[in-house]
Amino acid sequence: MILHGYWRSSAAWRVRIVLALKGLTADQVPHHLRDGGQRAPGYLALNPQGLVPALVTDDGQVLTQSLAICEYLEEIAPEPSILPGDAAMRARIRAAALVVAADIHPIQNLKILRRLRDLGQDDQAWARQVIEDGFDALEALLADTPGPFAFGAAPTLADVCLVPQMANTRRFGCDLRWPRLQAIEAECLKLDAFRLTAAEHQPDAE
Ligand SMILES: N[C@@H](CCC(=O)N[C@@H](CS)C(=O)NCC(=O)O)C(=O)O
Repeated sequence: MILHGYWRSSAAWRVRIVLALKGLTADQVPHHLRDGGQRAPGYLALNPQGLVPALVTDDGQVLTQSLAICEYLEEIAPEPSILPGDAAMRARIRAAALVVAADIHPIQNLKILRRLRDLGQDDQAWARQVIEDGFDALEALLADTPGPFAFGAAPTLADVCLVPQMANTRRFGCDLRWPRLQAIEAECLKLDAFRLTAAEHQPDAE
């Protein structure tokens, strides 16, 4: 498999975590987002959205959207499961993951912040507000779930989305006011699958 990504992409980090949790490997091809690598014709041919990650499977299929890729990896390598439990539990895990992947991250990613800057707005304040509002809700959503991970004794898709987004909270200087989320992050970072896949350990890290 080939993973097209970027060291500081939190969406690509989700995929790196799931690959590592499942003991799968992929060759990494970096695309420098600040230099516009995601809009190079060669990459747009793979992902017309001009976003990383994209995963090329062993039989040459191109998969996009990090959550779709994570679920693909779950299907080809079911153990350890990142979507365990019954239908209601899996729905709750997906909901927590989507708080990050659908409702926080897309409105604070690079192209949105650049557009805000172009419009003369304070993109950093925007990002902080979006993340803090979303994490306030996620902290409440996870208040009654069993630990030490977001949904019990092992990491799930919710943790996979949470940890990279926590890195973004620091990057944007958010007010770290989420004891439950921070405890989950600390637990995840005890695992190599989370720690060694972090931005600073990637081959293209600056
Ligand atoms: N929903 C997409 C989001 C992908 C995404 O926004 N990736 C960011 C990096 S984390 C990106 O490629 N940004 C480039 C840009 O905004 O131009 C996914 O989960 O894969």
